[in-house]
Formats: sequence, structure tokens, C-alpha cells
Amino acid sequence: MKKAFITGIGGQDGSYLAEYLVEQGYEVHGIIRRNSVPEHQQSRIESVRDKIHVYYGDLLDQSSIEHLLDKIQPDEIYNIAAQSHVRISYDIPQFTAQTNAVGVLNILEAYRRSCPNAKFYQASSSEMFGSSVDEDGFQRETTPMNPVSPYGCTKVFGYNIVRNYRNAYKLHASNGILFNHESPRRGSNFVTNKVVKRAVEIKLNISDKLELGNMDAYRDWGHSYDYVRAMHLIVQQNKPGDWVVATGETRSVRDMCEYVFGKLDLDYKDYVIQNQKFLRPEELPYLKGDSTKIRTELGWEPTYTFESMMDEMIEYWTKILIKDLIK
Ligand code: NAP
Ligand code: F7E
Repeated sequence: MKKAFITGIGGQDGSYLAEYLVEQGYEVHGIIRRNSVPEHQQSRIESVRDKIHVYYGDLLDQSSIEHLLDKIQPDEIYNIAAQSHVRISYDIPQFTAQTNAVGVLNILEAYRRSCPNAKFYQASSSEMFGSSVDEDGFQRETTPMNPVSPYGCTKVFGYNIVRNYRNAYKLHASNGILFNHESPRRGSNFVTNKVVKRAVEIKLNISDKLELGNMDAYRDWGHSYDYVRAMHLIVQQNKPGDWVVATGETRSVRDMCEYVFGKLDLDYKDYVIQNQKFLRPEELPYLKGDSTKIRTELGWEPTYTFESMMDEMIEYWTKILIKDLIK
């Protein structure tokens, strides 16, 4: 039985990955942070909670990681944990850098010392490309990196240090460069789940308006379930490398609002207003990814479309909010 160690197991991707690896017959271990309110902290991993091993640990506390890697001796390590919110990285830039940059170095050091024969995955991001876009409008593995947020800058460090450790210490360490991916488990301060949750509240007369930032930003949105399958596939390769994961389609926040409100027989124009506080100091206007490399080399394909993903999120919030109303 293969053993996997996952940081950020309680987050969106960590929870889908834990479920996926349990299904594949893995013994799954993961860390959560100490939180003063433990309720709900493990709500996303509820369905597999009795099949996995969860410990307290923190990327900022290298001893906690090294101790666990020593003890578990995993075959595969997935470093998914991060401060993952781009706008909030402007509010807490130093914490973002500690976790997303120094935290990667902490776990790489623990890995190199405790279990160098394991395979390692790093959750890198399309935000690393930032404002640099190829002539055909796509971003891909060869696009130069020009990040435009504290978050993007920290992820470039993580990406580079993984490549450096791969070459310097001959480690099987890979980067997945993932474009935006969503699901009902997405934090509700990211734009997709924020829009869906509020639109359903409006439909149920619990709320009457939705405040957003820039509605003309375009993003390439896939589903977290499909993207954790890509993470696993990357780690199974004989040789480590770096792969972009994306749908290749792009839509604006406005298009997304039109679709979600339309599904609920509402016109988004009657409810959505702009609030300056959700604008970013530096915005990326138009992003789409070219994932030809992972599709041709590893045979990865997404199973969700944009519409089937948004429908799943609408259905999820409708069920939850109706249940709350009945209570
Ligand atoms: P998420 O839901 O925010 O999950 C991040 C997890 O990391 C949370 O469980 C969080 O715990 C944990 N964490 C934060 N700081 C930590 C620390 N210092 N030590 C240990 N754990 C810590 O994010 P996600 O959407 O699953 O994304 C997963 C990874 O992919 C992240 O690295 C993100 O930057 C990257 N990524 C995401 C996307 C996307 O569109 N989702 C795209 C590209 C890359 P708490 O709940 O305690 O905060
Ligand atoms: O914003 C615009 C916002 O916060 C998407 C992370 O997973 O993907 C994610 O980063 C777009 C931006 O995600 C609101 O300005 C408008 O243009 O959902 P988001 P993100 O910043 O693209 C990358 C690849 C990651 O790696 C990150 O970890 O939507 N937008 N109005 C808004 N965004 C938010 N959050 N809230 C608004 O009210």
C-alpha cells in the first residue's frame, strides 16, 4: 500500500486529493493547523475522515514536518498548503511569503533529510506568469514569469526552489502550474463561490445584492477534482518535471454572473454592484492556459465543463441554504 503525505489536506484541493488517493488504495496522511475554533476545520474531509491520518502541523514549523516525514516515510508528498488568496496577499504579504515561499523550503529540507526517495509535488500557480502572455494569448510552461501580486511572487520562489532541489539533490520533485480551479468546496471569498452563494441567497430572498470588484477580468476556470487527478498523474511519471493544467477556455466574471443568475431565472444586472474594496492594486485582465503538454505527454483530460461545474455549485448552495431556512 503506497503512503501519501498531504499538506493543506483540509483545504479545497487537499480534500479532493485525499478522497482520490483513498479511492486509489493509498494510506493517506495529512496536516492541519492549530485553530482556536476546531469545529468545521475538517468539514471538507468528513467523507474520508475515518480512513485517513490527520496530525497538527504547520509549514512554518519545520520540526513538525520533519518529525512526521521521518515517522511516516511516505512514497509521495503533496505540498498543497498555502495562503492562497491573491487579494488578501496584499493585506498579509509577510505571512504569505513565510508560508508560500519559506514554507516550501522548509518541507523540501525535511524531505531531503527524511525521505529523499519519495516523490514530491508542489502546488505552483498560473499567477506566476502574471502579466506575461504569449503572442497567441495563452500562458504555457515556456511563458516568462512576471508576477504582479505578493502571492504570485511567493509562488515563483516555491517553483524555483523545487527545480533547484530537483537538480541539485536529484530529487523527484515536480511542479503543477495550475490555473484557477473551483468546486462547491472553494472558499466563499473567491469569486466563483461568492457569486453562486449570493445568487442562491437572492433567489431565496435571504439577500438582495452582490458586491464585486472587477467584473471584466477573464479567468480559465476548471474543477478541483480534475486538477487533483492531474497532480497524481504528475507524481506517477518516471521523470520529474513541470506541467501547466488548464481548460484552455476563458470567461469574464460578468459572463459567470450572467450564467449563474440566468440559471436561477434572475438578471444579474438587477443585483450586482461594484465595491472598490474588492478591486486589486494590480489586476490581470485576461488569462487562459495552454495545457497541451500534460494532455499529450500524460493523457490528462478534464471531465467537467464550466457549465457542469457551476451547476454543481448552484445545486450545492441551494441544498445547504434551503436546509438552513428549514432549521
Ligand atoms: P485552500 O482551500 O486555501 O487550501 C489551502 C490549505 O493550506 C488550507 O487547508 C490551509 O489551512 C492550509 N495552510 C495555510 N497556511 C498553512 C501553513 N502555514 N501550514 C500548513 N497549512 C497551511 O486552497 P486550494 O484552492 O485548495 O489550493 C491548494 C494549493 O494550490 C495552494 O497552494 C494554492 O496556492 C494553489 N493553487 C490553487 C489554485 C486554485 O485555483 N484553487 C490555482 C493554482 C494554485 P487553513 O484552513 O487553516 O487556512
Ligand atoms: O479572483 C475578480 C478578481 O479571487 C478571480 C487562487 O486560487 O487562482 C485564484 O486566484 C477574478 C480576479 O481568484 C471579485 O479581481 C471580481 O480577477 O477568485 P479569485 P484569483 O485571484 O484568480 C490562482 C490561479 C491561484 O493560484 C490562487 O490561489 O475575479 N473579482 N470581484 C473578484 N475576486 C474576488 N475574490 N472577490 C470579488 O468580489
